[in-house]
Amino acid sequence: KGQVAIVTGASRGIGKEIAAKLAELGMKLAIVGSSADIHETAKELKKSGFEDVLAIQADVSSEGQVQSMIEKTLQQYKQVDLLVNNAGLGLFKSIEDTTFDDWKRLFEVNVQGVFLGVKSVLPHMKERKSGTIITISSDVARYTIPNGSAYTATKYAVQGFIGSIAQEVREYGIKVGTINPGMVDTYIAGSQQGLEEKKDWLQVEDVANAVVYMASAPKHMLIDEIILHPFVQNYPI
Ligand code: NJP
Repeated sequence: KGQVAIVTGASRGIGKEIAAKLAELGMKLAIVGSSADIHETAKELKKSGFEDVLAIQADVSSEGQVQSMIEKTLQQYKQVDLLVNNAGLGLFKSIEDTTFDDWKRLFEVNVQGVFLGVKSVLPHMKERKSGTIITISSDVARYTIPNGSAYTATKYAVQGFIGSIAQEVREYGIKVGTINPGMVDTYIAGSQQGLEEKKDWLQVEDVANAVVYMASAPKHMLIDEIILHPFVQNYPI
C-alpha cells in the first residue's frame, strides 16, 4: 500500500488489467502507452475510484521518452517500487511475409523497450536498495513456434537479458522476474478481446494475478519466473 508502480503497455490488454489489480492493492500508478488511449484508461481507472493514476504517453522504444517517463513518475510520486515491462508487439507471420521493418520494430519495442525501461529505473532503485522489475515475456521464450519466428526471437532475447540482469542487481536488493504466459485473450497482433474462439485461453486477470503474486513476495523470497498457459494449449515441457 502506498507503493509506486510503473506499468508499460497499459492502454489495453494485459497491462490495463495489471494496472487495475495493482491499484486495488493500494499502489500509486504511472501507466504508459504509446497512443492517446492511455489517457482514456487513466480516466476509467479514476472512475473506478483509484485516485493516484498518472497517464504517460510514451513509446518504450524511445530512449528520451522512457527517460522522461521515469522523471515524470519521480516528480509525481518521489519513488518507484515496481516497474512492469509489459508493452510488447505480437507478429504471427511466415518468414516469407515477415518484412525487415516488422523485424526491426518488434525488436525495438519488445527488446529495446525492456532494456531502456530497466536502464532508466535502475539508478533510482540502486540508490534506495530496493525495487522489483517484472517483465511480461512469453512462454515462447522456452520453445519455438512456426509463423512466429521474429516474435519468438524477441522473447528469447528478453529472457537472456533479464536473466543476466537478475543476477547483476541482486546485490542491490532489487528483485527481477519474468512472467511467461501462453495464449492470452487480448488485442495482440490486431486481435480483439472477448472473441468466442478465445474463451478457453488465459484471461488478462490470470496474468495480472501472477504479477500481483510475484510483486507481493515476502522480502526473503524471489520468484524468478512464472509460466502459465491455457489448459487447452499444447505446451511442450
Ligand atoms: O497485447 P495488446 P497484450 N510503447 O496488444 C502498448 C505479452 N504476451 O496485452 O501503445 C508503449 O492487447 C499498447 O498501447 P498503445 C506480449 O508480448 C501476450 O497481449 O497505447 N506501449 C497496449 O497497451 C506483450 O509483451 C500474449 O497502443 C506500447 C499494449 O502495449 C504483453 O504480453 C502471450 C508500445 C499491448 O496490448 C502485453 O501484450 C504471450 C510502445 N512502443 C505474451 N507498443 C498473448 N496476448 O497471447 C504497444 O506469451 N504498446
